Amino acid sequence: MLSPAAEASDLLRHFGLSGSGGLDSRSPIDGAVIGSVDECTDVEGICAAAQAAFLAWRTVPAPRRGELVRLWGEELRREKTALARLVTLECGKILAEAEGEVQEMIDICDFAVGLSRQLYGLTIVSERPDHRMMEQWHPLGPVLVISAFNFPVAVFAWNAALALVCGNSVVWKPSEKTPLVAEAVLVLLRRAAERFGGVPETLVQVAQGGREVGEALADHSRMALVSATGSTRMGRELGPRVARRFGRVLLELGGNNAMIVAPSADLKLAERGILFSAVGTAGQRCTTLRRLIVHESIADQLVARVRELFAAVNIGDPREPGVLMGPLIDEAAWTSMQAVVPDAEQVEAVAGGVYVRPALVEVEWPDHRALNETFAPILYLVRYSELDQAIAINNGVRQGLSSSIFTTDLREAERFVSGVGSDCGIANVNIGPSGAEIGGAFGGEKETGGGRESGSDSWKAYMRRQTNTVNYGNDLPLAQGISFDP
Ligand code: UN1
Repeated sequence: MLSPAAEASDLLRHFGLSGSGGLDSRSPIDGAVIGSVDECTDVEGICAAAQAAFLAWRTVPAPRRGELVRLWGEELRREKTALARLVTLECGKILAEAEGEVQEMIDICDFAVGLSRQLYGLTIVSERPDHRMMEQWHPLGPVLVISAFNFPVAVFAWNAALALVCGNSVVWKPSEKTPLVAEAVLVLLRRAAERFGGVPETLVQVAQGGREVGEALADHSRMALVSATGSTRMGRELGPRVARRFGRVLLELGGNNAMIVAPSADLKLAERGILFSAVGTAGQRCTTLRRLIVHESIADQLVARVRELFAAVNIGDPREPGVLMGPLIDEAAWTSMQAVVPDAEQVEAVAGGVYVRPALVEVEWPDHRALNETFAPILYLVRYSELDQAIAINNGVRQGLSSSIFTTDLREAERFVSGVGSDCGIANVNIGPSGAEIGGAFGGEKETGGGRESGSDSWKAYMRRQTNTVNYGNDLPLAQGISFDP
């Protein structure tokens, strides 16, 4: 197997990228530098160019805009393997998951193409004679997308595919831990734009850098929408900054996702769900399963089984076939894991990378460690006796992204997804909390930030709503029956 640096250099060449600049990217596989990019130094210039591109792009009919996204999807299909390998090298998730991530980009492109002919508004009956009301959805303006290292390309695509069909330009501030994949995605967008012809050159721009670059962009009055994925701490800073200038925000922040395993659960299914949701992406998804709430009658059995599964997880170079879990993103992730699980086991894998064994920790509820999101593969286990108590534990955290229940009891399942059940944006039955499809709206409540991205009607966040009242009569009656005659 090539070293990450050697393989990255092949891939960068493949994408026509120089891989040089002032900001280094390291592979979590062995900690080595695998390339670098130029830092954004001209926020003002980027914002002005984004605005100019927006003014041109909004005049292109939406189904034509969809055509650009369709071509982008074709480029992604063609380069799925290469892009996935770069994702693996730069963020450390296994190849199967990296390919899944690129597939998620392709899926949202397909979704957005269909959407480009379905940006429907309502017609509304008027209370006045010879009047008609309607609602239209118009392009909004430049959209700033701030993305995280753990889904370094898919979350951008959720935002960009929708923003583009909605008639907006896009500025992307990727995580400083995954700058190279962003450059590769931009290459594929450029190829699509060339085939389309006549696309404003600055329709999609990448602004590389750290927090200061993100903040300067978010503060800029031209950024009509700031869609940010990351920690609750980041969102707490960013939200008020953007609100102060009355910009729009879409926040997708921390999760603290739970699974309830009821006495009637199909335990074989539950085990599979637990393994994927807790161990996938080395416990670094926003949807990662962090709390397992198990009925006391089956807890001993399930604990034993999960311990076995965790002990058997094949940990190592995420490019190796059979490996289920790659490295943590960096040393800092390991430090925060150790802070809550001091006896967490580090595994010898590739020198320079941080490879850990997933940890199962039994706690009494409430436990302060389990109230926080530690971005590492730690699964807390809590026992319960009554379903209401389990639902209260599910809801008893500050975050509200994803949740699930394993049960074959229809009443329990329906209760969990009802208005008095899970308080999360995502609530699943007999499926783990992670690995959502793009067709649904993605996001959650409370400290998760309240935003919804991806499918369903999430597109509405990327457009401005206009209410129109049209009078086709010869009179001017006022609403509410007001008479206003001199
Ligand atoms: C994220 O972790 O930010 O539902 C996104 C999932 C993936 C997306 C996760 N489809 O786990």
